[in-house]
Amino acid sequence: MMQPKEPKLDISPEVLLEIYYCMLLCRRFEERLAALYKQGKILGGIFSGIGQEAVSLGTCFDLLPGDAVFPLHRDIGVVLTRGVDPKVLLAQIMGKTTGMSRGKADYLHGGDPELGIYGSTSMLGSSLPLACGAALAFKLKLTNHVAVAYIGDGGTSRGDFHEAVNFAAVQRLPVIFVVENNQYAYSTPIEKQMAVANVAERSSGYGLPTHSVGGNDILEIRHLMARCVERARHWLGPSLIECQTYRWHGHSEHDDASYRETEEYLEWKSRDPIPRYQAYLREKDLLTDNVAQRYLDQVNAEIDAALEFAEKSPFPEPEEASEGVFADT
Ligand SMILES: Cc1ncc(C[n+]2csc(CCOP(=O)(O)OP(=O)(O)O)c2C)c(N)n1
Repeated sequence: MMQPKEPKLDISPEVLLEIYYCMLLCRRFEERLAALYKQGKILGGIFSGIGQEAVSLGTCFDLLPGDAVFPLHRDIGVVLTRGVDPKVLLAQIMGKTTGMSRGKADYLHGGDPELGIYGSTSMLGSSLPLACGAALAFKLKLTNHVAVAYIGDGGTSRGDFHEAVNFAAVQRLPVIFVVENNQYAYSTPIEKQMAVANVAERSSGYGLPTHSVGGNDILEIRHLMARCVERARHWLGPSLIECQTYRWHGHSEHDDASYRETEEYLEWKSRDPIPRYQAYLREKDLLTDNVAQRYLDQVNAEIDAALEFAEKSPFPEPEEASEGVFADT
């Protein structure tokens, strides 16, 4: 298993700050979602990715227009980083016609093919063979694009995962599998999922480079991802990155996660990826109190505007129910 090297500083200060802004946006956006859920304003479930921002953002920064991502239920960070407007995303989550699915699906099933974002189905693991399909198409068309497929630790127990990883390795597809190992699949802890130490070990027998890394250091993840993306763009084949992280909230907002020990939760919470990244930026003299406050104000204003837009947007009319469901022939 290859270990990540010390992240090299090949990112400009502007981009480093942009990453910080995106992290804050994701965190505040999801905090607002949790509040809206309690107010009964959300249709469907909310699967919080709070605490996992370093994974969803760190794996997106080296992607280019034309690359394809297959995010999961906890990957709002991927969707926002790949270019969905927070207004449109919130409208999607609130079931409004201005959302990506025009009010016909919740967050999980919404995608935006123009932006290379492919929505998930409810079946865990089902996106992985599709990501392989996209990667195969990129390869057959002789492009340098890559596909990125996200999966949870629990999802790696599904057959789809093993078939996809095997197929990608055999065909040397330009796909990167990102495993968000947040230690639990709903209430099932990782040791009840598998008898090996981690998902990287579980997958390495398929013949692709697999990495298991800390999932709360955005620069470490970004650096490793950049190497895997580079490899895929040069047609050297797929990679798998397992990020060891933790979800702060329950599986969904209705779940109080009482199956976890408080000490464990607090220990992981102390590894919050945002203050960690903040400390890095401060050390590099890129972030002052004033800049941090300005960013926070901007993020809050952006979310307020998104909420106003989503609340004002209409629900679909009943007669629109069958529109856009089937391809026009
Ligand atoms: C095939 C399948 N089995 C069960 C479920 C129900 N389910 C939805 S999310 C989930 C837990 C998934 O855990 P994991 O893959 O670790 O991702 P996480 O939610 O922790 O991010 C389960 C069991 C499902 N959607 N699909």
